[in-house]
Amino acid sequence: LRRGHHSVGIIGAPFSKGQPRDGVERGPDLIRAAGLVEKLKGQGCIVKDYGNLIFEEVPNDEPIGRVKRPRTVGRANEQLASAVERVKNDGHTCVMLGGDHSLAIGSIQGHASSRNELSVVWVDAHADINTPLTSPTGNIHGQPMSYLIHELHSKIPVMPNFSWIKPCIAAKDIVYIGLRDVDPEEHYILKRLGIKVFSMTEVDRLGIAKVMEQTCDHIFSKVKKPIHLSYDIDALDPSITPATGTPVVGGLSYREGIYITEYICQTGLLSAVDMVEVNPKRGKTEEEIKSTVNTAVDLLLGCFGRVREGSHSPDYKMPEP
Ligand code: 5AB
Ligand code: MN
Ligand code: MN
Ligand code: MN
Repeated sequence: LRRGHHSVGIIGAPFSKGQPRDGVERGPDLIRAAGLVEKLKGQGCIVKDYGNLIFEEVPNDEPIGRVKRPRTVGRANEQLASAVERVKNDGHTCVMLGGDHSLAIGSIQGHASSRNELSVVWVDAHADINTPLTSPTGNIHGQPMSYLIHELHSKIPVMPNFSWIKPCIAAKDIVYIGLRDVDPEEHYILKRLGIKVFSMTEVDRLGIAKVMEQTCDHIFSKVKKPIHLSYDIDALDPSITPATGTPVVGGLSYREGIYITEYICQTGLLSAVDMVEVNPKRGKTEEEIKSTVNTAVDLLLGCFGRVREGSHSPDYKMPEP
């Protein structure tokens, strides 16, 4: 798809209860304040901002086993899923601004409800594939994938406010990029399910260009399904995006991060994007916050046609002297 052909629907999800640190609920408003909508329009996109979701308080949300705030997270994601489904049925590419990464449950589920099958490209330092029973922390932002994958369905215990979730992703339709902090139980699951992973080691070995070629070879091996890009800002190196809850050294460079978005954009199959885990309260200075938020905006611009070589509209006429 070329300049001007993208129609983008934005949903803000100011939600932080999938993890223990506050601040991440301010992500949507900060990303907007950095000019996301204006910049997308400036590069020829049609943009509809659906505003922020308003999440309900769920009282007496006691942990279940190790899992923290299950009822709150389950209900918030149910709301998000119907919002995403609506944006998709309105015909837009959906942009979900988080919030923490537990929101991928609702975002992917809602996306899947409007489409037959999806492929998922998950860009993150972490695999976020712990089940409620393997999770070392009980934080649901480290678990979203486990609820969505068909092959893990039998490993997921029943939890209140989670019964609306229907596994909707096949293990073979998932690609991870940027991993460098994977729990042993998660590593077992990734290997056991044969999920395609480009950890930072593969990024170093192959370079990001080959990683993206092979990512698309993998997800397009049979039919071309719509792509759900779930982008955790902690995939990038903390020297660029420090304002996030679980930073890990040795991440993607700014250029590698942007290259991923440019490449996915030019497939023409990008159907929904999550931009999550921007947490201003984790920035030590105003500069750190700005760098994190502006990078999130640049990644989203890359998803919708911005290319670094520059561009011009097809009807541009040079001024005559
Ligand atoms: B994020 C950890 N694996 O399960 C867990 O930031 C970290 O959405 C999860 O990628 C990080 O709690 C979640 C230790
Ligand atoms: Mn992460
Ligand atoms: Mn994540
Ligand atoms: Mn994180």
